Amino acid sequence: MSELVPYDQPIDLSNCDREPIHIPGQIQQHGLLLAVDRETLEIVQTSDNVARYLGRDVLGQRLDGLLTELTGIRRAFEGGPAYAHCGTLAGRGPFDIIAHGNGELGIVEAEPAQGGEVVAPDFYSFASQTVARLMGMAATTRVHCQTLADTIRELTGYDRVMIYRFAEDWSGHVWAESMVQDKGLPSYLDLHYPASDIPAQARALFLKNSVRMLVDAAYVPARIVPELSPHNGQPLDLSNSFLRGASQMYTEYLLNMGVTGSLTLALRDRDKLWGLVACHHYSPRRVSHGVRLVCELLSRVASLQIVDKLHADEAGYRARIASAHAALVEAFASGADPSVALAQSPGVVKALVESTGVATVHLGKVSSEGLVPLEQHVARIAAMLVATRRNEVVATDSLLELYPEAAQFPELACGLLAMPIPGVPGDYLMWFRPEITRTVKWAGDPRKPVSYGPMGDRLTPRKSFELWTETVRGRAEPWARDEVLAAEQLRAAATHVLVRRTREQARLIEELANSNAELDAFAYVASHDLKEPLRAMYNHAAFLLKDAGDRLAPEDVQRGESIMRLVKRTRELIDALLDYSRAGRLEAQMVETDVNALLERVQELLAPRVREARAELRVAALPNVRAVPAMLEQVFTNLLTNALKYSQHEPHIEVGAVAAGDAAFPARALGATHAFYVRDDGIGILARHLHTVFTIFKRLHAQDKYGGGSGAGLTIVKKLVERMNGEVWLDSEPGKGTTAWFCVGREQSSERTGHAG
Ligand code: BLA
Repeated sequence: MSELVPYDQPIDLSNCDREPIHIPGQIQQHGLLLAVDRETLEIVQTSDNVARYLGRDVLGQRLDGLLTELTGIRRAFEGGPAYAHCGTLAGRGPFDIIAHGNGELGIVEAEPAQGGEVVAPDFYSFASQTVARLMGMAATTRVHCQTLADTIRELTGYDRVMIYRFAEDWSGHVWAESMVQDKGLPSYLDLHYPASDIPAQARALFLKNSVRMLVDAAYVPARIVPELSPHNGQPLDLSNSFLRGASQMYTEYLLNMGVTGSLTLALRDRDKLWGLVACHHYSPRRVSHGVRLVCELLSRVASLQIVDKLHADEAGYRARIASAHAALVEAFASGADPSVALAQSPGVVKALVESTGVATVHLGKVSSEGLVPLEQHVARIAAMLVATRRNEVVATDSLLELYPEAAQFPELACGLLAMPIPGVPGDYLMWFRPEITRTVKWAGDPRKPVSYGPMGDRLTPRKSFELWTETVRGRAEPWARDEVLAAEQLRAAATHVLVRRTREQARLIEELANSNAELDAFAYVASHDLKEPLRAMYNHAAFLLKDAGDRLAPEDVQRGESIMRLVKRTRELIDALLDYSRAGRLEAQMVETDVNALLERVQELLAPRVREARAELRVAALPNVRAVPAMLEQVFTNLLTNALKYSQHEPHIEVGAVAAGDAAFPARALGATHAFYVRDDGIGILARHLHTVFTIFKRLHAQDKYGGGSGAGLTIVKKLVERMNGEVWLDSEPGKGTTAWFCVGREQSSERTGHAG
């Protein structure tokens, strides 16, 4: 609380939240007040209405001259609990006499004791029944509040009893209301009031003294005399006084509402004020100290119950958040693609945080549940979030401030809680809440809490208590800390899963590389070792046929020749296997390579076959690229061999390159400077075979058709190209021809385009 205004200075709009209401210098008229020196019991200050009650003034006299029973009073003066009893004072009475300590002083307040005017005379049984009822109730907090309001009204007879609940910002709203039915009073239920209606110092006083009765808002104050204490020159502190006079801000406030009498009780959660029981009466009203004490007791018991329930509700909400969190993490962890898992379960996402709608954005695609803006807006919000606050949870109760177009759909999305899904930039989970203007009813204009009164420039609380809807446009119910935390925790969990997954993938890739290397080594050794026995088999068969051929039956000769053919074929396969394993083991030193010169060598090598196939081979001028020359040479050789092999008569074969940036540059080569191609007009390959042709020894045709061959050529090309950071793929149209595309020397960091090789 900020510094209070000194007691003798005027209060205006700028300082009314600092009015020193604990030292008003006056009390109400329904009782008298004596301030007593604790040691000597001399009466040093009194209210100026003492003579009215006692028939004479008592200032300067001793308290023990007026009272006989002093033990409890002395204990209260010394700081013990307030002491109350019913008795006589200066021979008058009976009074309810209430004493409490106040530093060096003791304060005695006396109110004339009331007879049978109170509604429920047997307070004890009434209170115990009510407590039992409250304790046994398994109802919502609101119903508890309603019961408390009904009970207090029955007990006190006020026209209206409200349970007023504070929000985080100390604005408040009427949560329950009980009122007389036959006076045609308007209901205040669910109305909201600004924090300035009950300023901080007034709230603080309720923590000291939790019962506050104002008998008549139009009362004429009884002044404290002398005004300043003869002991310390200060005004008398009335914080714990029951008769304390009220601030004019409050009395005029009540009178503007037509209310004359009020009784207010604190509702607290330990040392925090969470609400008030506010009782109004439309004529002056006074209830006895005993009734007030019972009301206080009931409020305390009910508050315990209500707070307990509120905490349980909060815990329940947290538990719900936790289980939604667990479900989401599970979906995230088990799905093949984690972001897909999150994006595909808007229902579960919705359960995480109280919201009216959720949307998930995955690779630009929006899925949603409940009330959400149009897809294009959701996508644009995601794009805006990526651009402005990368990778953070964003919580706002005014989406307008981030995305002005949100002004078009305040009833759908005014509050936004957005969580980036880790792994894919631009993927988001979003929770929405609508604007609250429509649902909140403010009483009066909270921005204009004060208007100038009829008595000139003195400030008085506003006149109008008409229903007024606040037009703070563009605000949603703010996201609670637990809710923002829930989004942050989900993001952390998702990141964790993602990191684990990436590590696992890296491990698998390494394992694969190792086992590939082992396989290469095995293939090399195995093929080497196999070659020798094969040669021997071939020779034995050849010798057998040569030496014993004329003694063999014709079928046996055929069998022998068959053995020789098979052995030859096996040797070819082994050679191919050797080539393949060599491709894996070659030193991959990338250098600037003159591709034209390289292709000349290849052409020289293939010249006999080109002639044999009567092929026309056209080679365009080719660019230099970074590559491993031996590997690149092998790639072109194999691709050209293939083109020659799978051709019709007199094929046309074309070798060329397309530069990046050229319209014809294929997207698959993204990241490389050039894409090379070898195009033929041969038999072509069916689309469904395009992927399998790169598998080792996969042949699509009978062994001897199209000139035989091991079938390892393309597999080796694939391996070589990949070792040079490139990719190879085929475009083919059956009957028209095939184009083999490849690129090398691609930048490592560039994004792949999603095609599987
Ligand atoms: C006090 N204002 C209060 C109190 C309540 C309210 C409950 C405490 C009452 C008490 O001390 O007995 C407000 N009463 C309400 C509201 C409802 C209700 C919101 O019944 C809703 C149904 N008050 C103003 C303005 C100012 C102000 C504009 O509205 C000052 C600028 C001041 N209110 C003010 C002060 C007190 C007060 C100073 C303390 C009064 C006192 O203890 O002397």
